[in-house]
Amino acid sequence: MALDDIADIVDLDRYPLHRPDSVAEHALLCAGRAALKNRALFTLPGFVRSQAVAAMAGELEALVPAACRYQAERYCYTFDGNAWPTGHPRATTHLSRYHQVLNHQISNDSPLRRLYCWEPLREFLRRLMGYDTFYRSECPHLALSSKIACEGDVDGWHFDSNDVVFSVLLQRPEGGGHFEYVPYIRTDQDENYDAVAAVFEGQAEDVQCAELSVGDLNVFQGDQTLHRVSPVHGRRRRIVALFCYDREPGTNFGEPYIEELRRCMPATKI
Ligand SMILES: O=C(O)CCC(=O)C(=O)O
Ligand SMILES: [Fe+2]
Repeated sequence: MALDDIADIVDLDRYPLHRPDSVAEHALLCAGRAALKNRALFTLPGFVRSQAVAAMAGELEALVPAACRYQAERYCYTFDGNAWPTGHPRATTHLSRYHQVLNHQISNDSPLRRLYCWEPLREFLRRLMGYDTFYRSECPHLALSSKIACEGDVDGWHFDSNDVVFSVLLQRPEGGGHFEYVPYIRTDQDENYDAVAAVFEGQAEDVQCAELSVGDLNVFQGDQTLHRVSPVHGRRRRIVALFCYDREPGTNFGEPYIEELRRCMPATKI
């Protein structure tokens, strides 16, 4: 199957996003807004058809030798200029280690890019989020990317710096690689450091584990929701595709992180 047609990629019978005023689309928007409000995560199960999932996963796995191999001890907050005492959540780092296939490495005729560039998806997400404007990111590195995690890889506890992330799980590992999160653990007014510290110490009772299945589209609000991907086990890699959009046109990601990614690229690039 060439996967030239979006109907071969997206289950349009279940998710008629190309019919923006249909009853089905309206119901999806209502369900999605409620899910985001309650638990910061909205999942559209089986959004990507299984043949397309397999093609996308295969394409990304073939790119692993050329991918960035990221490894860093990261803080879960952006730096605020203060010196925090040892043991404070702001002074605590977490290992993040994975391969990341970057936007410019994903071919223009890939089914993954066809999905990312599908206008009805962008428009559905804009309406879901209630934004006036919504653009595909123009970042040459991170507009469309994929994190690929093998044995022992992990994405440590963090908050996202953007409001919302759209992802599709393309391959599950044999074990681990769970998406764990604590919805709205902080607010604009209250960082709730004690609760964050309890999560780091494994003492929190409100950590949720999302049951992500391959082909699901996930809409996730990670700016106030602490989250991580637990260590992956087994020979099969965990593969997730990440789609970036922005309310402003023409924005790029901050150079410090891109610079780090560049440093982690293998010597031989494709
Ligand atoms: O791998 C995932 O499912 C989520 C990744 C994530 O949290 C991120 O890229 O910020
Ligand atoms: Fe994240």
